[in-house]
Amino acid sequence: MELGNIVDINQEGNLVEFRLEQSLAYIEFITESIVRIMVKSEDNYAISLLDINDSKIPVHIELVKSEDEIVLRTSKLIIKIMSDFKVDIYDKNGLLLCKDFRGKRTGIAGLDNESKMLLKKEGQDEGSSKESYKVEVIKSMEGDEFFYGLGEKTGFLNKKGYDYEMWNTDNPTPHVESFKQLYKSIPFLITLRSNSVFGMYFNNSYKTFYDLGKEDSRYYYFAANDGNLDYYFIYGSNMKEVIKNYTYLTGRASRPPMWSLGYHQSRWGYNSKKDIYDITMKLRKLRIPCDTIHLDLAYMEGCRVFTWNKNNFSNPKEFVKHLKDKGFNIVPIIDPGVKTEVGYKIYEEGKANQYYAETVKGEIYTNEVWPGEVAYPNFIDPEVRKWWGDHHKDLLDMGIQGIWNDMNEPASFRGAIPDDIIFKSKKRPLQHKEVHNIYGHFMCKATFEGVKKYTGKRPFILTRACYSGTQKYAAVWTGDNHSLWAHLQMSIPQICNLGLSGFCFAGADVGGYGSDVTDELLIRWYQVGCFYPFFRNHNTLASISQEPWSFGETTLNIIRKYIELRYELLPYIYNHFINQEQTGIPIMQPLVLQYENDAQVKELNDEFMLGENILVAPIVEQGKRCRLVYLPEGRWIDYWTGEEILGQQFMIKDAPLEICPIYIKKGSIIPMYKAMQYTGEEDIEELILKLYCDEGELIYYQDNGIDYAYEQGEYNMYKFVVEGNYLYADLLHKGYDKVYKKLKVIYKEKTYVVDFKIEGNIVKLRK
Ligand code: MIG
Repeated sequence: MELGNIVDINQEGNLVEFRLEQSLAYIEFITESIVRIMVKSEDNYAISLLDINDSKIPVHIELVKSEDEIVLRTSKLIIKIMSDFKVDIYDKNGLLLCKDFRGKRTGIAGLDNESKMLLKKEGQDEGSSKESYKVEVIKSMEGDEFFYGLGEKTGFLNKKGYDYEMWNTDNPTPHVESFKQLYKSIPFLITLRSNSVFGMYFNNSYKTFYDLGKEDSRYYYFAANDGNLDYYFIYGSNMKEVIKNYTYLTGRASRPPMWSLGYHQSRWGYNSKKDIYDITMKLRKLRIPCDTIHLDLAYMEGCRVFTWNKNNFSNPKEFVKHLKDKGFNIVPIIDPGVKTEVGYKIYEEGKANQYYAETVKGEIYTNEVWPGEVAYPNFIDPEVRKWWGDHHKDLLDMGIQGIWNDMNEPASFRGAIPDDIIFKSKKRPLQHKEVHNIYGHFMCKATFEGVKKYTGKRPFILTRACYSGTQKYAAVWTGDNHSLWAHLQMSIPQICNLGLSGFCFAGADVGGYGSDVTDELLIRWYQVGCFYPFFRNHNTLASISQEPWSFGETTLNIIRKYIELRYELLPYIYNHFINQEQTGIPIMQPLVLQYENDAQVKELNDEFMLGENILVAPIVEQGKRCRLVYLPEGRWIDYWTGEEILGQQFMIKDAPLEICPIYIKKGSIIPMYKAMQYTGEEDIEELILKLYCDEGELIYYQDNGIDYAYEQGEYNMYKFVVEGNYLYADLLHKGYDKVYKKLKVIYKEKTYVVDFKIEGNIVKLRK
């Protein structure tokens, strides 16, 4: 894109406008650390479709103009703009963070038609040209970069050397590292350099392209053929601060209902109430903790949304209640496609109100998905969202509080949805090519708002497709993985990068969705999956069974132990979710988030942290019974043996089938519960504190885990301090009536049980 030289500049508050020979450009400060850089190329330049937090904090900008550059200085950043609008960004001390690349891209030319034809014969990839895009942001590669984020992309933690595309895609073949697209588009990239870190959020919902040094090691870029050059540069003094700033912009998840942090059991293939009753009875009988059962397509009448199958799921109200009484929540699947059937209530309502996406001729656009021919609700329109949200009422009245949104890329079986399909909007007419990536986002928003409105409780929404910001409404899973060791391995960097991209509440199908699992893979998967923020075993129709009992008693006993561990850790996990509301810091983290200066962890794919206190180094290879573990700085305690180990070293750890290596950072106080069969099984009167410290502190929250009463002060906040030979426990805020009655303190294999008093609890520890 030719911009020409700067002719004039003009500053108004946080906004600096640059008149260029061939365009208009803007640099706008959202905060001292977040700056939006835009070049207007379409009239819609400033109208963001997404609910980005653009509320500006007044920023003092010092503007200095010289012969060949303009310098903007805030208390955090120095931005130098060259006469041709190349932008270089430094920190306040003049350390270079990020520089626009000066040359032209080398590009990759596509093949000629003859070669393409040849490749096509066998169904091989024809490649595509990467010559130039209308919008390109090309940054100079200084050589010390590591790249993270970009949502759930395949491959490894560090994205350097790879290229990706943002175009929400439903592809059930095994996801491998050459995949460019998956279900989600999160155009947020973190660049970690030796002495600095920053993020860039590309505010362009069309199909976008990322190349992180694959085409040419001298630069990395993001690009699009439509929309505007519009991105936010997000600074932070460390990676956590970058994430905090990014989630300031795009939003954070509020605390989920406690039950949704328990174990979920699912399968496409639980085809009737009887199937579900059998599963739930077995779970309870075998004492496998579980809170939630997902209902896949079969519960509906021919996949018509908001209906129930009258034969196999008769009297759903009683069914849902019966399960609720046994401690199970039901999460039914809802796809966006509405069957275009005359007389079908949902379809007719939507049609009468023109709620569906339309062709250029103004007819309802249809394609094929599970119900057959379907129309696609236009979730961009707030009225459509309200209509859709309201239709959940019947489900919610039955006691349902969670909804599973699938196929919302949106998927289409009969060829791609054409670019020019129209989604009417008050802001401006929108075409599919601009809406595609944000379709799932707005579907989740509709669902979230409906569930919240009718239940008053915290909705649990699970989605497959989404965009930056959907974390405000939904948890995510990584779609149709397979029962492959490679997919168990990949789930770690995938969920870690989702976390770094603002999606704290994420998981992969435990056991793998497609293909057949083995008992060893299932065990190892539970040993990782019990730490996924979203913990669900889910399976496809065609595969062999993979419920915890599918491989006999020995396997079941190991799996049960890890599901129980999940339930024991719920207070720790929940507390993190509450803290995350203020920071956006994910709970399942790559080690690099905590130890960003440690060279050993920048590309560590097979270890992760659960919050800042627990390090997990699972076995993710077939046949392995021991592994190399890296522990970063500090002292660590082996969870299983209690042994104390000095960090910043590699060690070999034995890991027979029943052991997943887990380490607790010395200095930690881990809040725990006894394992229950489901989260509300009984009122918990005793909080367990495991002390892995001689000195330490924990701020810990407790609320009802269900609704928004905490916003009105109905929560308790505890402070636990270990110092000298004592543990001090205090209630800093008392607003929730179920204050714990007892504390069970576990320190070096000794257990102390004391009554908890509102004030002045002191436990003497025999050190
Ligand atoms: O591919 O609803 O990813 O979890 O079980 C079929 C049936 C459509 C895809 C989802 C999967 C779900 C399945 N759906």
